[in-house]
Amino acid sequence: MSPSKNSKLNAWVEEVRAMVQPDKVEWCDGTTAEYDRMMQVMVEAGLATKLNPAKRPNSYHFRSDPSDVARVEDRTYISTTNKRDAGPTNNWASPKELKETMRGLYNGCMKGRTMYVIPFSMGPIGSDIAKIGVQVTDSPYVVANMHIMTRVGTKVLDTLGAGEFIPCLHSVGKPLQPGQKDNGVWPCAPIEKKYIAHFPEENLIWSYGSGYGGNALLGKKCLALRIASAMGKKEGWMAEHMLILRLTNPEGRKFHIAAAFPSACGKTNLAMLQPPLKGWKAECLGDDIAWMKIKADGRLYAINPEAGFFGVAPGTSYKSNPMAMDSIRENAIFTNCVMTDDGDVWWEDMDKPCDHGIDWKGRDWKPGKEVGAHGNARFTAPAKQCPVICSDWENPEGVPIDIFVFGGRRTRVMPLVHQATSWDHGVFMGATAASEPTAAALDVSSALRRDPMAMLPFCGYNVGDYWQHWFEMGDRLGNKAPAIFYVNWFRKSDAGKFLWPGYGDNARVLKWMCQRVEGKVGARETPLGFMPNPEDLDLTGLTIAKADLEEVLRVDAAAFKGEFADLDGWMAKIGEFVPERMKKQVAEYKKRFGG
Ligand code: GTP
Ligand code: SPV
Ligand code: MN
Repeated sequence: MSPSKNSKLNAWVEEVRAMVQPDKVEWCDGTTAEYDRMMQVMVEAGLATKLNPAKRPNSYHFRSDPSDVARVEDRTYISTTNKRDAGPTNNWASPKELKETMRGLYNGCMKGRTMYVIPFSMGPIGSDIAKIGVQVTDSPYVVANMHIMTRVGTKVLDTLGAGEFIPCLHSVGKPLQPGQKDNGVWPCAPIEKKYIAHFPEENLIWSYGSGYGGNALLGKKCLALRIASAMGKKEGWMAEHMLILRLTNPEGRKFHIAAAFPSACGKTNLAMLQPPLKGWKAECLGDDIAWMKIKADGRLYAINPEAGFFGVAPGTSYKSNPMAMDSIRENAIFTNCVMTDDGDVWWEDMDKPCDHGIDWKGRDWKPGKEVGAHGNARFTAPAKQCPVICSDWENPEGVPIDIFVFGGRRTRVMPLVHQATSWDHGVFMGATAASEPTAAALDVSSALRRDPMAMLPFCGYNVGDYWQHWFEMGDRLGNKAPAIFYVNWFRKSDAGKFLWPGYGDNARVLKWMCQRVEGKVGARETPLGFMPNPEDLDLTGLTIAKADLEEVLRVDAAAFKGEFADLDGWMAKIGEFVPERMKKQVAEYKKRFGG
């Protein structure tokens, strides 16, 4: 029986049920009892292992299928009536054709399974920036993860009333024959049957064949970025792949920073950083997504639509990100890690080594040639467990953004930090951002790719229109627009060593940004924009070789000129959709480099 009186919702659930033919339907209420029941179902199916409660209370480990370990960008679609509205960076299919194909797959796909109906809110329930979605899924793993990552439950249905919701249809695409069980095998469909489809014209999401991460937790990338970015364009707000953090200086002035880095390029780490600088305090508001609206005072306010962290496990340690380590001490879900002999989880570069365990593929494992945890192994943990979560993280009003930061992972060329000289220049910096591939997507292999505003896989409409939207937001914000910076924490020496210590020490760069906003610190003008002189950075207590510091602050004009052809190629790819103001920025950029 449906607990909702929303006739549109009930009709949609019934329509889906008739198509996917589950054994039964369950409406989720978001309670702890429900969460525990999901875990019990999965432990019994051999899909989850309860971790040793003495080591990690109320936590579970999962191993996904080796083919289902990350987002699949080649199988992700923006389906609009006209191809031009999906733009040159998205896979496109016509809604009619794609729906026909997918209906064929959905037919009877939940046989032998339970169909869960998850009402969820992205953003604090009732906030005027929040949106309600309803996900239908046959995966108890998804139900449990959605409990942590979003606000799930009966209160959402009460708030929804007869109003609008975003329907999110999901199936792992593995029906069970009578008597058949999962028997420890992660259910999913082969890659060519996976579809992550978005229909922004009707705010609808259809996902089939994957049970992992952004492919399956549809509130996250599908709703909060792809659908929301298209809504934001129409309605005059922004949905961005950005962390949100508050930095308070010794005088008590608060700065709110929103930073967009591509997947696995340092958002979670920066979001939780603890400054090694006396008197400076940092608090986390979100680690992946920001929704932003201009409010009555003319400033841009951000909320984090999520309620949890779905973070990259490998590399997370008490040394690199102690606040993340504390966030995952209990009540957490782990996927594709090493299981240790004492019933805990482990991954590469965790604080202490592990000399024996079961690897992410379920095999007996010792350190050697192969890693134990998958490169995109992840933890899911409630944001409220972060010791430095900001008291305003659930404030429905959001926080006013002072600073935008773009960036990417670049071993060479790109210096540590530079500042835009104007809003339009900043939009150009974001639009031309480039990064090296990571394990967060299965099918990205080129050595370097342009990833505009870290939104390449997440922009739900034509990227040229998206850039135009950024320009127009700047016009509306005028002198209240955030200052824009670009960073690269990932420069390496010829010997392959990181030149900049990164992590907590990135606070030194953030301090320079705040002081730039206040007009309190120096900079030099370069063809890239404003950059700090070595003495403009607070390096108290840091040991860094002078030559390394000079190298990360150097603008190698010849190297940048050497990338003009790639820049032209990127603009040519966007072609007729490149806004005039972007063309002007490209021309001015080249001119500053003398050609
Ligand atoms: P998504 O969740 O995929 O969006 O990733 P993210 O942007 O939140 O990236 P995350 O903070 O999880 O970092 C990804 C990887 O980059 C981890 O292996 C980190 O250890 C590494 N990393 C993060 N910050 C730094 C840094 O300042 N310096 C260096 N060298 N590595 C970093
Ligand atoms: C990303 O890839 O940017 C993530 C992980 O945050 S996922 O939820 O799988 O998209
Ligand atoms: Mn992300």
